[in-house]
Amino acid sequence: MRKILPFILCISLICIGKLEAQTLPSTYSQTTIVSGLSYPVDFDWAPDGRYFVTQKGGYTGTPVNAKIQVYSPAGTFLATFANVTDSVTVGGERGLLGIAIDPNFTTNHFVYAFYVYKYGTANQIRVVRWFESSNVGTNPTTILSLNLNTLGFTPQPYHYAGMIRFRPSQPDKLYICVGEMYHNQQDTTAGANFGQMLNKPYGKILRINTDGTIPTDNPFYDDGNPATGKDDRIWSYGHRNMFGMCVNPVTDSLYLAENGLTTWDEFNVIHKGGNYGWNHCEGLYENSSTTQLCTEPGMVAPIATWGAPLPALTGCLYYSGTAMPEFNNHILVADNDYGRLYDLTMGNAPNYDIVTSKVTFADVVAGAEGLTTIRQGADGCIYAMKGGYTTTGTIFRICHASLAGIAGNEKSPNRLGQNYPNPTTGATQIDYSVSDASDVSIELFDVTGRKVKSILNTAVEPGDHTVEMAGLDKFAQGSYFYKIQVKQNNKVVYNATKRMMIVK
Ligand SMILES: [Ca+2]
Ligand SMILES: [Ca+2]
Repeated sequence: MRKILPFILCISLICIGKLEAQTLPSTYSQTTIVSGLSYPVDFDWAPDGRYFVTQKGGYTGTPVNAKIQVYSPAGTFLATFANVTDSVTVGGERGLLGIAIDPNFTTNHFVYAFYVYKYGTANQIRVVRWFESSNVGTNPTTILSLNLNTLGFTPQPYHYAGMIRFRPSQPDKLYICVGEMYHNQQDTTAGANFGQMLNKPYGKILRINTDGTIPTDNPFYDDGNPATGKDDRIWSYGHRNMFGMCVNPVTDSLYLAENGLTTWDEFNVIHKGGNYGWNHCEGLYENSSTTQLCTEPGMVAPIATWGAPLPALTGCLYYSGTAMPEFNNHILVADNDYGRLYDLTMGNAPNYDIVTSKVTFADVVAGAEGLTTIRQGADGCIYAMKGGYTTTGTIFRICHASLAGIAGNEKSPNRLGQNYPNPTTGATQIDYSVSDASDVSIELFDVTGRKVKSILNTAVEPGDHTVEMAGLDKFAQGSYFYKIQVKQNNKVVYNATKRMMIVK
């Protein structure tokens, strides 16, 4: 087990006593953008700001209204993208769940979603890819299919997981959360635990190529056949059930919000091949314990935990915008049971995956209607979905009250772009923009936070600019960060950091 700094543990325990309701501070506004959603679970944006929303289809009984719907950036309904009503089973935590827009959507128009397929005798977890044409999904292609008839027990309506996400460094790889299927509550035979079984896809994060093939650099890749040897699709294991997965667009770290049994919910940073402990461990402790620290070797401890009564963690986001600088280098985590947002302060490089403080930010929706997905908009505001178990779901925006009148998804005038090409072998370009005449510096840092190069330090006119960098072949292969600082009238008005990869 990884070493845990004692003060993080203390912060977790202190927070147990601080679960009282706390409304949104008056300096923030909360504005509904999309309304009228029935059992919504997840959403993503196309690059032009259109919302793609999954509605899981219901909670009990016959499958109904399991649809992906498209809304304009202003929240107007545009079209039903996909209607999978006849093939989705929706009871409990099943249904049409996670959605992801392809990072190269502008050129390939691909949209992906996760749902539980049940038709005739077939019973499957599926991830399907559609081609978007004028707001409508065409040419559905199944890129993942898990046969639930081979579990060895009757599938229960719990613990299917369902979040699917991309990382900026890997635009052709999809990360897929698959729950442990309620296995430990169904089958109490000693050793029965899908989470620890590397020949099963359950209780795992899977990683596949967007065409459905399996990346050969997956940590348990053996013969390319999930049915023999190890399941080659596994990226990390020892998970229970999870409703939130998010990435840090600056460092590329992958984060997972995971639901415990009765004692600890947890927030994890996901490492390739990592074992996250279920069902031996729950939070920092042995399964169901609040006193016996987990001492199983080789298990990765969470970076934050929440004690009973468990909040049922859902979505997460790493904040990297400029509209709310108080959240710079913070992660926000949502929950289902209290409609609450938690605020994690993250460490500075190289400790950027260490939580240095954890507080409750605010209750933003009434308890049982719960929060599902939270995301950062292009305008730097927070967009949250009220959904899951309600027929009056919404997507709403949280921003500074002073910005309430500004339409969503407007670009900040001061901006730092992603370098291209990225990864780079020797030469690359960075685009940036400034709102007014500025003094601009751009510097390059390695993963330990050591400055390795000054890229730019000059006065520029308002508008769009490009800086070219050569000679990067002198540096070791790996991750680097470039940081921009924009000064106007000798005052710093903008800071931003992005990650680049140097390869040989
Ligand atoms: Ca295999
Ligand atoms: Ca764990």
